[in-house]
Parts: sequence; C-alpha cells; structure tokens
Amino acid sequence: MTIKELKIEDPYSIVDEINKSFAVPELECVFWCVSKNDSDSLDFYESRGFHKVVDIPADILKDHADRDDLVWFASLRGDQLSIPEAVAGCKVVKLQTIATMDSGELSFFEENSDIPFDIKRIYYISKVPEGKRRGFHAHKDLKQLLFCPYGRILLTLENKSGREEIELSDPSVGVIIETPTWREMTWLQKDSVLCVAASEFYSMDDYIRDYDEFKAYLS
Ligand code: T46
Repeated sequence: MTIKELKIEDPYSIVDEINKSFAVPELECVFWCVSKNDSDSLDFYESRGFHKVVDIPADILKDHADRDDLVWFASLRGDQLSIPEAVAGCKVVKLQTIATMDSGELSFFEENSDIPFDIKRIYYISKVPEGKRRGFHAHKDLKQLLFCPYGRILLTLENKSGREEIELSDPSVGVIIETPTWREMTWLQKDSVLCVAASEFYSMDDYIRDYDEFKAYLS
C-alpha cells in the first residue's frame, strides 16, 4: 500500500490537503498526527469524524520517538471527507472507525451512545440489481440507523423538513431517522448492501405504505 504522512499547519485545511494528496493515483492512505495537548485541533479532527489509526509503521514512529503525546489519524482512499449535518432534518453521522495502514477500516457503533436508541433488530438488504428502487414507505414510531457497508445507494428522505437525498457510499457514514419520514432507496451499484439498526422488532402496523396517507399523517 502507498501511504503518505502529511504535515498539517492548519487543521482547517485538512480536507484540501487530503484531496490534493489523493490526486496521486497510487496513493491509498494519508495519515497525520496531533499532540493530545493541542485540544483545539484534536477536537476539530474528532468532531469531523476523522478516523484514528493504531498501526503506524515503525519506521515512521521512529521519527517521532521523542513524543509520547501524539494521536494519529488516517484517511483511506474513498473515505467521505465532508458530510452534511443532516438530510431532510435526519442526522448524518460518522460512525467510530479505526483505520489500519494496509488492512482497511473497522467501524462500530453502540446503542444509546453512538446512536440515540436501543437496538432491537438489525437487517440488511443485499443482491439488489443496479437501478432498482425500494422503500416507498414511512414509519410511524420506528427509529433507525441506515448505512451502506458496501457499494453506493441513493437515499431519498421526505418529512416535515422537506425532501432531500444523500448518497451513501462510505461504510463509516450513517443516517439516523427518528421521526416519521418517507424513504426511497435507489441502488446506484449492483450488489450494494444497505444495513439498518432498528429500535423495534418488525411490525407491519408501523408502516405507512401509501404516500397520500403519509402526507395526511404528517399534517
Ligand atoms: C426500511 C427500509 C430502509 C420482515 O419480515 N422483517 C423485517 O425486519 C423487515 C425489515 C422486513 N420484513 C419483510 C416485509 C416484506 O415482506 O421483508 C419484506 C420486504 O420488506 P420491504 O418491502 O419493507 O423492504 P424495503 O427495502 O422496501 O424497506 C426496508 C424496511 O422494511 C424498512 O423498514 O426502513 O428497508
């Protein structure tokens, strides 16, 4: 894997710096570090969901051998660097993710801390042909976290905040739906997987499958 260590003067320039670095086609991973005493920069990187990395190569660490205060971050090619705060009022979240230099990333979430509800059910939708659309319903009470661990799925959401869409393509990005929201999902890439953590067991009665009924339910 081709990796690069970035020297960052200004934390706010990180997205530009990463994008510039990935202009080099063979580069797969960019990493950088910050002192844990630099709380402003650390807060900034953490709040933007940049991924921490644990397996910094020994020949890089030896250049920082006199430092025991460093926190390391990494961005792998394909990471979504800027995410909107919300889509149709539903929160867009960066899931906690640990990057490795040459073995990918591991993302995780825990009920009631990373997501604001108990998880009673997990389901996932797979083997869907490209271009297929699913959904076309809303839930009355169910809360859900939706994410795409593989592929590209366009998620369209509509509720009292309006109608907006987001492309889910980074396994560490999720959308939390907590209010009655009409959803439509379009498979932009064959075999993309949609994974959902839900606050309740399956109940047919919680679905509104008629659009006009949904609009009436909202008003
Ligand atoms: C949602 C979007 C994102 C079950 O028996 N148990 C389950 O837990 C689920 C989720 C579904 N089913 C049955 C109900 C249908 O007979 O599986 C069949 C397909 O479900 P549906 O047509 O609702 O699938 P999607 O992709 O339109 O919607 C699903 C979820 O149902 C829904 O809650 O928010 O994904």
